[in-house]
Amino acid sequence: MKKKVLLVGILSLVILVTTVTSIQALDPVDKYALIIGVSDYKAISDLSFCDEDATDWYNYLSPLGYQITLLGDSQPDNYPLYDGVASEINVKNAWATIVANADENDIVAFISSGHGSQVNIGLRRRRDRVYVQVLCMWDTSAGEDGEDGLIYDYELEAMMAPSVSNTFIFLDHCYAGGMNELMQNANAAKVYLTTTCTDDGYGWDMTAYENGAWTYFFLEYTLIGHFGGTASMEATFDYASSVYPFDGGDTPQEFDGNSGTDFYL
Ligand SMILES: [Ca+2]
Ligand SMILES: [Ca+2]
Ligand SMILES: [Ca+2]
Ligand SMILES: [Ca+2]
Repeated sequence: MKKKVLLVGILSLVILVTTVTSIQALDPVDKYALIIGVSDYKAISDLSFCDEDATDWYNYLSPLGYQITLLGDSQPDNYPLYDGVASEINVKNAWATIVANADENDIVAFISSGHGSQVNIGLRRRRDRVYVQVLCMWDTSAGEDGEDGLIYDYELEAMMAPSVSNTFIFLDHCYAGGMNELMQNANAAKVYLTTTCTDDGYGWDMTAYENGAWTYFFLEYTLIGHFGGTASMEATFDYASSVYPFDGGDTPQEFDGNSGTDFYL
């Protein structure tokens, strides 16, 4: 009799260990990124280095195991991976797919370089003006599939709302500091957002580095160059913003939904 009891004990221990292992195997930390970089716009003026920004993010995230969707402009050869033009509808659909696939312990990244603007939704008189901010997608001013090519701040807020994952957002667009309405979402504690400027400033293309300025200083100069590729976003922000060459409205911004936890890619 004693032997049998002992056998059952060993058996249940084996089952317990197997169960713990299967749970871990069933829920890995998956990583997904949507990378957007538009230099050659369909209808509005072009930029120079947004495809390089997208390329640099791809080259950094790919070895970290990210499953990447890369949306660009009409020159596929300028990208290491090309999943189509970054029209507003393509961006929304690609992000919705990522959010639908990612779970609570996964990391999702929304990284975008391109034009940004502000739009007056108030009256014309100066004192009656009310500005909202927008990210200009490839089809700005020539929208496709019923979209206008502009991702308004409230549209980005709605796009981010369904995410249950740890969510990193990097915006190298003018006025991008005004895209922060998404920090009012219920999931904001899982979100880390950084932008190249305030809600009333510019992001800069820098010919010397062939990048958008914030992409260069955040990713290339600081995260890779200074920290060797491994650092929290908070530490990266602190160092990168301390050496950043623009100030005033053009000062990089950080919106950290959880100041008690560091965000790692
Ligand atoms: Ca998971
Ligand atoms: Ca829109
Ligand atoms: Ca805003
Ligand atoms: Ca944090």
